Amino acid sequence: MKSQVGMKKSLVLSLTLIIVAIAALGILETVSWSASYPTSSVPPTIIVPVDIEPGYCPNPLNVYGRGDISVAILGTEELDVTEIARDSVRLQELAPLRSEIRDVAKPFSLYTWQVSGDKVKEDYCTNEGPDGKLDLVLYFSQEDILKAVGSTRTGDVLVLGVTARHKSGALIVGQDVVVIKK
Ligand SMILES: [Ca+2]
Ligand SMILES: [Ca+2]
Repeated sequence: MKSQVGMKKSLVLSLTLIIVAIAALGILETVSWSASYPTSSVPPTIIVPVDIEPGYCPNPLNVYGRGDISVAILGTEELDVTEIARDSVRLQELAPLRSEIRDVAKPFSLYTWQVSGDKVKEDYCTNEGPDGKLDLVLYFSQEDILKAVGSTRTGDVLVLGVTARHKSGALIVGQDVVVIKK
């Protein structure tokens, strides 16, 4: 009788352990699911005007270029560029060498954002100067940009992308066009 009671007890104990284990797995699964899919923390995205080589259009990228190239995120009625976290800015995933706040250009009326591939023309840009709104001007190594874009031919028209973080937490994205020159 004693051993039967013992068996019953150990059976109950085993079942309890299995139930606890299943419950724990269920909790873990819930935790990992909610960690993988954070529905409330997806940041909003702000599309901004970008001007590579302000004052110039088309924007040349010289294959033998060794100097720096300037890339401006242009201020607008909606965008105060001082609200951009400067250390977060990347051009084709490259960090800028230095940056400054200065009014250098007016946004191009037709963003290249909506076009891609063969539809992008080298003159989808503007050479218009200051417009009274401050811009964030960033300097990048031309040599590093060329390495980042890979192999090119003279006359190739490329769209380069800029990303950054707004101090509100929003993701900033923009782009401009360059033409490969020798
Ligand atoms: Ca330009
Ligand atoms: Ca401006």
